[in-house]
Amino acid sequence: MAGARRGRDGRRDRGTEEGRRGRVVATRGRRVEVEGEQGAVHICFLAGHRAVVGDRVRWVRAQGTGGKVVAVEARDTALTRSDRDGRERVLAANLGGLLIVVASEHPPYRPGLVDRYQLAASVGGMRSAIVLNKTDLGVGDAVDDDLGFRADQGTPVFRVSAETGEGLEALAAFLAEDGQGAWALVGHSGVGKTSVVARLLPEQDVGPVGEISTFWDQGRHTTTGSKLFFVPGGGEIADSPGIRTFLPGRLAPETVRDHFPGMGGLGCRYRDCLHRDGEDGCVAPDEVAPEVLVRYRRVLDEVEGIASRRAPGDGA
Ligand SMILES: Nc1nc2c(ncn2[C@@H]2O[C@H](COP(=O)(O)OP(=O)(O)O)[C@@H](O)[C@H]2O)c(=O)[nH]1
Ligand SMILES: [Mg+2]
Ligand SMILES: [Zn+2]
Repeated sequence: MAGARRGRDGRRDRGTEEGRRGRVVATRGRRVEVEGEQGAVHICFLAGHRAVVGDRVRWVRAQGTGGKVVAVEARDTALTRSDRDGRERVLAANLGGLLIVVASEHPPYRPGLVDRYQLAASVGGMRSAIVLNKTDLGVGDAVDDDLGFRADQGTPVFRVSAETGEGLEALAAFLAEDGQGAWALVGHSGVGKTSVVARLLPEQDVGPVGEISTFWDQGRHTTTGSKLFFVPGGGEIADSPGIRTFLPGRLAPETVRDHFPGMGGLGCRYRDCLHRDGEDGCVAPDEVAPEVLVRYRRVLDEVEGIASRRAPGDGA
């Protein structure tokens, strides 16, 4: 029997050579939709495994249900977040990139949140692009400047309006040409993620606009749910719920330094310089925009704060 699994996590590898290959395209609690190699979708139960949207799995047929996941394969990329105790939560696997959706005023643009998503993308092995939505309502100068700065650093920036449809063709073309895995739309609640998804997928039910989505787990006891959509012209996208704060999972101070947007390529005296205030021979204050440095140090402080809270009695 494939169910010779004894511990919840201990026997994870047993099923690796068993079962059929598939990919998780939607999750809702312990029930997942697995797309098989022929493209058909099978409802499967997780039975002790942890799988998120994008995971490549092995599954077997099970009596009374569509199937049962017997193994979760290693992930190429992972989108993770850290809760306040520093515990990591995987949100999605094997994504190609994050589409970071922002608005200029409604809700207000927050460069710090964009930083954190770009950091999560870079640390997790993904690319990132920014979608400025609601351009029909105007774009503030400070937002323009910040997006211009990120574009100069190599991040694709799309200016769109889900209301008027402006700019969405360019975004759809980008997704169609990319072909390197699914992109998840992330960003603050109310920026228009679901509206953008709806525009890209005119024929599909993508969930409610203007409401807090139940997709993706936000609290400890809420149902986990997420779904991948195929864009008609090519490419795949996933919506996500809006969040207020975000910190990528499992960050070390050095990881923050090496992946924080706009902090690369500094020739400080010491190679292990973390660009903290007053560090000997640090060139960051001369070479990095002051607001970028402030935001970088804030994340660094947060990561070190979590590390110090975790330290006592944490064997993990
Ligand atoms: N003016 C304007 N409103 C928009 C646009 N896109 C979305 N909205 C509105 O913004 C609100 C939040 O949209 P929603 O897609 O639910 O945002 P989400 O929380 O990021 O998924 C809704 O009332 C939308 O109608 C846009 O491009 N322009
Ligand atoms: Mg939404
Ligand atoms: Zn430095």
